[in-house]
Amino acid sequence: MAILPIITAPDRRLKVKSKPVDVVDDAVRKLLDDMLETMYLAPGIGLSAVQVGVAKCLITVDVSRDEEDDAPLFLINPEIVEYSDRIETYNEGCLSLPDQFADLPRPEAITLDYLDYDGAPQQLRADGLLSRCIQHEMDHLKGRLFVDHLSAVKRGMILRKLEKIRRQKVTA
Ligand code: GNR
Ligand code: NI
Repeated sequence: MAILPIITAPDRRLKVKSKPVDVVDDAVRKLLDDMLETMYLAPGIGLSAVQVGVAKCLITVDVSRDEEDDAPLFLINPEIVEYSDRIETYNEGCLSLPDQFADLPRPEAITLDYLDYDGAPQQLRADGLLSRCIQHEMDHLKGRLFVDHLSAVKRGMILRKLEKIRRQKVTA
């Protein structure tokens, strides 16, 4: 397994639309394994392949807070087929927007179709943090970050902050 560098905003690669995977082969599983290890180390509860520079519809998730009881979920070519009418607001963060958070409303529950680690079709109903995380990751696959749901003013504040931090790192 390997730790992969996570791309942080602003970066054009985060705006690329990911392509569905044709075949779930060992190369895909190797990337998923590396993504999971990268996600755990970060640490994060979800990671999309585009955040490590691979624009393919691949996601790892683990919202369990117990290290003893890892519950990794691998989602390949996910499609949300149902959203709940109920909307919930949650303070969202992103590994590609380090240390930035914003309250964001999203449907509370979803139903999704996807392929699992073995390439078998699955359906999952998710609510709570799992639903939140999967919707966040699926935004990444469409080239969207959580700041794209905010007003231009709030988005600008966060992105300018990150640009400033980057400039400080470059010139340090
Ligand atoms: O680790 C993460 N935490 C988180 C918290 C609230 C809503 C979404 C997330 S996903 C984020 C990891 C990440 O950036 N995945 O793309
Ligand atoms: Ni993210």
